[in-house]
This record gives sequence, C-alpha cells and structure tokens, in this order.
Amino acid sequence: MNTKHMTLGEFIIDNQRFFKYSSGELSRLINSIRLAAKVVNHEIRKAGLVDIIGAAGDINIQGEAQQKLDVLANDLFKQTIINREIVCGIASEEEDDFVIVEGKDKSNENKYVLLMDPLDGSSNIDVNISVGTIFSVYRRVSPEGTPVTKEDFLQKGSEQVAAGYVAYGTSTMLVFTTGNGVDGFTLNPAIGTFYLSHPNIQIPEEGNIYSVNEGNYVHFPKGVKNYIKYCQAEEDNRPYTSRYIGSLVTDFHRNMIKGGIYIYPTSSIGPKGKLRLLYECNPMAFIAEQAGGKASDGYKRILDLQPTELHQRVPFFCGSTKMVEKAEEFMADHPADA
Ligand code: P6P
Repeated sequence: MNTKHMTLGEFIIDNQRFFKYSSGELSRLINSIRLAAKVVNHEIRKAGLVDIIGAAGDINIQGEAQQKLDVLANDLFKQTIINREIVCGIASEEEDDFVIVEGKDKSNENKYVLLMDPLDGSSNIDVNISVGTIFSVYRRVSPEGTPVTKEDFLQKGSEQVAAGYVAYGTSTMLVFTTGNGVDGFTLNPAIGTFYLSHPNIQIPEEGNIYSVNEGNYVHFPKGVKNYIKYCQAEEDNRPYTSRYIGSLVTDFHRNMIKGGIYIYPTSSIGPKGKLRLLYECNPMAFIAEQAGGKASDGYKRILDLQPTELHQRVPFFCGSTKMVEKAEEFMADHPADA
C-alpha cells in the first residue's frame, strides 16, 4: 500500500503483524490512545478561553466542575482505556499509586499495563507553549487472571512493547514505536484523522542543538558544566545552538527531527534530577533508540535501569548518539558527582 496518505488506523492494521506478541489488544490500545489524544487536543486548543467558559475549580455552563487540564487529561486517557478493557493496570504521574483495572466480570485477563504522563509540561498552557502526553506499554509479568501488581509496572525500559508521545504543538502529532522503528502521524483537525506524515523517523547521529535549563548551571555537577562549556566553545562546528522550551515532548521532538541533545541532570537542588523514569525517561529512551539515538543517565543506558519506585526520578541525557556519547565522556571525568 502507498503509505503516502496512510491513516493511523490503516497503519495499525497494516503493521500489527509486527507488534511484539502481535495480539489485537495492542492495536486496540493504540487506537484508544489515538481517540483520547483527539479529545485532549480539543480541550487544550480552547484552554485559553477558560476564563470565558470557566476556569479550573469553577462550575462550567454544563454545571460540571471545571478541571485543571492535566487532571482532565488523566481522567480522559484513563476512562478511554478502562472502558475498552484492554489493560489490567494503569500508572500515571497524576495518580499516587497504580490503578487496578478489572474486566466487567471482575476478571483480570488483560495482558498489558499502561504508564503515562497525561499532560507533561501542563504549566506551559497558561503561556500558550506546547505540551505533550507520554505513554509506555508493557506486557504484564504477574499471572493472568490475578490483580495487577507493582512488579508489572517496575519492569526495565528494555521490556516495553510500545511507547509514544502526543505533541500538542503548532500541529498535533502522535509519534510512537512498537519496536519496529518510529513513525509520526499528524492530525488533520478538520476531519479528526491522523495521517502518516513522518514515516521511519531517524534522529541525526550528530546535531548542533543542546537543550538544558542553563538557569540551573550553578547547581549542576562538574561534568555537566564542562559539557555545556564544550557546547559553547568556538571550535569545529561549535558553538551549538541553545534551545530549551521547558516542555520535554517539544524539546525532544525537535531534537528527533533536527538532531540534538536534551539534558535534565542531577543538581544540588535535585539530586536525582527531575524527570520520572517510568513514564517520561523510559518511553522517550525507547523511542530515541528505535530512531537510532541514545539515552542514558549520564553513565548507564536508561532502558537497563531497574526501577524501584513508581515515581522515581533519574538524570536524563537523550538525543543524537554522538552528542550523548560526548556528554558521557565529560560525565566519566567526574564520577564522584554522580
Ligand atoms: P525546568 C515540565 O514540567 C517538565 O517535566 C518537562 O516537560 C520539562 O522539560 C521540564 O520539566 C522543565 O523543567 O526545571 O527546566 O522548568
């Protein structure tokens, strides 16, 4: 089939035979995420009007309590997925603990667990900066038919069967992998259909963009400070360009297309960094590697890290392989900072 104008639905049908465990459930899960993404997109696109239609905490014209968008996004993704009886559990940045999902007959026959950051960077909405949804899918490891357990969520990132993000930017894009490369789909809002716009995304091996919050420079470990100075030096193809939007999905997506490195390191004010391993770093690392890039904590491959807590934070270096490797060289010079 000519993939030029393939819709996401056609792509899923055409490729589900390559999905790990190739069961229809994963296809249905991705289709459900597609649906929820459209609904969240609709809410985000009118977020600037909340003072007209009711701000969070207000009662809107339907008499419903107006929710903060990240809470709304969480509820929308949760309900869309739960109603379709595809997963046996959900973990979310917006939920203190994981959510056990039982079938109508109280069964737990579903094979997958979903982890998500339903609306990453939501504080940017008030200033009209792009935000995103990040998701990660594993096959459960606990016995089918029993309630999901914490171990189902604490799997290494290398065990993911799918991962993706929705970028609510100048256009709305759904980018995901099932372990067979990375493909990007752009929403045509006029008809509510995602079209294959970026087949087989390959992140350039080298880039000239570095993304880090330099406002925290004074708090960074020596290895990070030295790498930032390397990026700024007038040598070879440097100085690099500094681009930091403060929205992971947006900074990551730009680097996927143009090449670059995104860094959220440890610091004296954040000894484990800021980003969450399970539903931010692992999915983005899976996507980066599937697109030929790299992701580490400055020393070790992100996907090899053994999670211990649902909301644990890790330092994150991700993007063009050669840029991540160079940053790791600077980090290796100062392991004491780890
Ligand atoms: P800082 C948003 O809150 C987020 O989780 C990421 O999307 C973003 O890259 C990062 O935090 C920004 O954090 O500390 O630089 O404002």
